[in-house]
Amino acid sequence: MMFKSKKVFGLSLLISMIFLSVNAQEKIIQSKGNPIITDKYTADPAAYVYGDSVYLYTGHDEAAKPKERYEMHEWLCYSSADMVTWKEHKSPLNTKAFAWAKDDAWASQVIERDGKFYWYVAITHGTIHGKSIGIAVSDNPRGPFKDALGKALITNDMTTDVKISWDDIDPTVIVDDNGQAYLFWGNQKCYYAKLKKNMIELDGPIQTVNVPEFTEAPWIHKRKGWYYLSYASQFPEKIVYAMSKNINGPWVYKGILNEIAGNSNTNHQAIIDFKGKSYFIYHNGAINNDGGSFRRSVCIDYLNYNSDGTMKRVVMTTEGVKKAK
Ligand code: FUB
Repeated sequence: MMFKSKKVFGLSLLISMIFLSVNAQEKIIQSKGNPIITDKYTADPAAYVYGDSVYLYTGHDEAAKPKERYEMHEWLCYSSADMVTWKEHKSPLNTKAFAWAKDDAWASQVIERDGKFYWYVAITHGTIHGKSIGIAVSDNPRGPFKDALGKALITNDMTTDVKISWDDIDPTVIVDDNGQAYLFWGNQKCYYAKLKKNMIELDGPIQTVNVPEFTEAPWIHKRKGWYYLSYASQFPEKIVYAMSKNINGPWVYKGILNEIAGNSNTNHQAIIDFKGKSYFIYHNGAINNDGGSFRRSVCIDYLNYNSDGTMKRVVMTTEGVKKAK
């Protein structure tokens, strides 16, 4: 009996230690408007609604002034039940998780299927010249994530239309209502391909999307029977979008969704619905004196739709959004 209760005591001590150490890695951030995170430079947001929370995944800009280039080695993860109070979780993914890759934690997106979370990332390949797309997987949206494939899903030599080494970046994924998953990505050209149910293999040829002045940062989402493809256009980048009734197009260009964001050459968006409202999550370079194109910060503003399904231009604010209920 004594032995049993000692065992139980030991077990509950261990559980509380694990709980405490997990919590010790979580920092609470009370956002005071835009940018929402001010103790780190965060870029290329992707967001996923799971249960009662929004999970926000970002890149981490680490280039200190006067460096004016991307220095990005890890991705970050935050969660919130109201879009204002954020929990920062321990970084669940670093470029080192991909043994075949070199570095550069560029834009990414996480999506859940059958209880597993798949994190599609843009990263520089170690042996095949150029950028590539890798996939990490976890049972938990907070990670830890591990390489799902042991190699890149997409490499620069698989897409030869554009003669640059960075056209295979910025993955975005959708699982359609019929269960078919699609991966979109690209720079200068927007590519897409079907994914197998296992989410880690292509299920058909790589095709291209015909939309005007595509630079990068595609984000695919579906709402009320419409597919939306938003993307960064021209340079400095503004976010524009196209709509279609069919994921294979034709896509109808609808113009600017979000103007050039303050003090950053790039912009990169995530679009979600959460607790009855739609949100546009993006980055700018507007934080303190050092912010800029290589020290970016994530912001959140409301997104509004017209009755015909088109999206209203986003009003960028410093106040940000109110608590979602
Ligand atoms: O953060 C590196 C690159 O800048 C991303 O992959 C692009 O979308 C742009 O934001």
